[in-house]
Amino acid sequence: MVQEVFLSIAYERSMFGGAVPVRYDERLMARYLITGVAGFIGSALAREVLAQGDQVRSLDNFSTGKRENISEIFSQIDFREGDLLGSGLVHDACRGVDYILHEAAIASVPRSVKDPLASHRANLDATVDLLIAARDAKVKRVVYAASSSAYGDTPTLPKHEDMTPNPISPYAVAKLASEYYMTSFYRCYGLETVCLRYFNIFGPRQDPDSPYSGVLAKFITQMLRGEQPTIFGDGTQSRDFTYVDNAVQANLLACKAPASEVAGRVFNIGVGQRVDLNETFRLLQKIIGYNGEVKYAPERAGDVKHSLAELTRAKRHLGYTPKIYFEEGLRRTVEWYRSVDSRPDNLGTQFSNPRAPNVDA
Ligand code: UD2
Repeated sequence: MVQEVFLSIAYERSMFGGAVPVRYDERLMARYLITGVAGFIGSALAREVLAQGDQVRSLDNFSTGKRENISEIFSQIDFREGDLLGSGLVHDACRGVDYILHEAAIASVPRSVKDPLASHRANLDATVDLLIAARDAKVKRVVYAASSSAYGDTPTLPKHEDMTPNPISPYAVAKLASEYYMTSFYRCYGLETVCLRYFNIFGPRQDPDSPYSGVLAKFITQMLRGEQPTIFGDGTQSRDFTYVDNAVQANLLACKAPASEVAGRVFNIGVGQRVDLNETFRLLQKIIGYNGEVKYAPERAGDVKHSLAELTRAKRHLGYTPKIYFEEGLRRTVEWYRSVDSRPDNLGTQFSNPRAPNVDA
């Protein structure tokens, strides 16, 4: 495994008057490969990995990610533009890597209902390609962005990892099948894999402007612009909305936890609280100061009714505890969208024209 030793040298006066080098810091720098680095979760991970003093290599094809999400850190990362699937990039990208954080995906239930083949390729085929490359490059561990959608409409709440999955949408099926591949690569080849079943992650930089965007990014930006948000269904559906910093924490723990505790396993990553959409809308009205109302439209095909994470396994084996709860996360996210919108050079268009010109979606 390629690891680089960085020595920081200080100089001290010796008792004989000359300067002698003193080693005051020595650490091993790990190299992380982050797929989907231009997404809001991938870019948050990259910033945190850099902050802890490690190296980031990354891949993105900008099919849903945005260049501005990585502009601040661009000079500090080894960035490679292209598809995971069939581009040949992935084998080279895995060389010399310690940990892979696999975030690249087409993360949308309705988009997968509209185009199941695109979802299958991006969310499943690309995962298998990456796993083969990781195995061949002898990567230490792969941490996978799995999805709570795997549980589908199982009636039990909270959802725990031992439940039989019941995926509804093509997206959920692809995410679940990728989990099975992760576990299979651990069992068959000894490649350490950890699946983190994300429960509706949200936060700064999440794309609000696609018809497939996550509900909170959409609602916040619509309400900040004075537009009327739409609830699909009657608004009683509930989610364990999870602020992005919690997901970042879980990924870093998943890299460091002993293999005996985590390898080949699946963990829920949520907050352990659920809130329905009507309540969410009312809370946002207060935080944003929005006077308008919400409109209602028919329920979306493939939608799950209720979702809530049981966190016992993640707490016990990963050492994970949610740090930022829903309301605080919502406030931080609103603040971020507000600050972006109010930057003088933005003229309010930052989140209405988010894409760079050479997008390959
Ligand atoms: C699923 C997964 C989530 C993640 C995500 C993909 C579940 C429970 N969660 O999220 O973990 O994998 O897919 O990133 O399966 N909605 C509106 N108005 C809008 C937009 C959405 O009412 O303008 C509703 C939507 O019908 C749904 C809820 O909001 O009932 C959440 O939708 P979402 O697209 O934000 O996320 P979801 O739950 O499909």
